[in-house]
Amino acid sequence: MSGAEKRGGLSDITAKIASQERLTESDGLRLYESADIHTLGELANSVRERRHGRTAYYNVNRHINYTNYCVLRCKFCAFYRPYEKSGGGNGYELPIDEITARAVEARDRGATEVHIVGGLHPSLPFSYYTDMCGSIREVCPDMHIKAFTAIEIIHFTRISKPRKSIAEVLTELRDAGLGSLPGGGAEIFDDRVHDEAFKNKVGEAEWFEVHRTAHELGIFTNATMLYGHVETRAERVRHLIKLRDHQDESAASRKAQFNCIIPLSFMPAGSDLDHLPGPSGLEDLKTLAVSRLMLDNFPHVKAFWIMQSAKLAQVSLNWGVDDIDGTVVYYDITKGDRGGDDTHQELTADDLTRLIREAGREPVERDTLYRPVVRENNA
Ligand code: V47
Repeated sequence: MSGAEKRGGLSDITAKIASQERLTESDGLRLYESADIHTLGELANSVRERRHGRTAYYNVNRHINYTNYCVLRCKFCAFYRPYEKSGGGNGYELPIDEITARAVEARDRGATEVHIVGGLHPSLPFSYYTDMCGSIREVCPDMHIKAFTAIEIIHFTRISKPRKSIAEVLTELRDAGLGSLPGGGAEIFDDRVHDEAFKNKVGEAEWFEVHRTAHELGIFTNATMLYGHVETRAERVRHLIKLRDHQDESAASRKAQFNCIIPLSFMPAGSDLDHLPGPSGLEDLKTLAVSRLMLDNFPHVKAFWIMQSAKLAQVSLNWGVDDIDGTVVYYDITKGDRGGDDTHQELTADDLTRLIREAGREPVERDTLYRPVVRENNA
């Protein structure tokens, strides 16, 4: 097939993108299935450049995973451990002073954000989570606390006594210092996939209810899509359309909205799905590009280098992505190349800016809400 013939196959979609017309489910699928990967990359890049020019964002942050005990048993997850009251095994829960000490250390190394998530712990009270935010807020008043996926928020409504609504949980956390919600726990919004890979987890209705309530309260949130396990490409495209519909509603009538989509590349190692190969590099690039093209109302598309790898995240900066996330430092949910129990996974700000510049982009350090961070050495 000649280059012109291949491009001809996507010419109607190309015209839609040029005139900023919304893409349909079948457009999304055709982009995925097309052999013309260069046109897909160019289209995603054109939208990315229309929105952000040459800018590529990164942030200086620190992930803190407060516990790996979890009442769920999601098949894709290698992080959770069944709860053991006596400790033992390799389950853990961090005391609040340890979490606070990590936030202080992060601040001292320049972090503007802590990203805090964990398993659904069966016995920690709701006050543990408000105290966690309050304690960080007290010692690091300028640190943005991005914490707790929608799944954790639902868990908090269930463990609070008397039981609280989502709005009450979010309001109490915000009063204690919470700044925004990360996008985790969305996986794939589809009943078949839900039943096959994360059956006991709350489903799409609850995930959206948490984000809807947050947006009504003026709390910005992120969104994710976990791809490359048991779902089909059509199910991914429909997941993106559900996020797009929600964003339309938030933009029209709520005080906050989604900041970004983070397509998460499934890492099979150590999970109950480790017989699966996980997505290839090309599938990663296609998914990032299709996300950029389908989500015409999302400001940002983020490649999380921990999962897509730093090398591919760099390439994706010319395939629709405008943000390669952060310095991270420690990450427990998926393990890095070194294997074992080593959770140190870090890129320095210098590493991130080098990757970005090499890709022909202009690095801009951002805070959680995508405002440029001005430091003495970059003022
Ligand atoms: O909710 C779990 C996913 C998520 C695996 O909002 C896995 O800025 C791949 O949501 N392979 C947590 N993914 C990570 C997350 C996130 C990351 C970076 C930035 C932001 C943000 C959010 O990771 C979980 C789940 O969907 N996950 N296991 C796995 N084996």
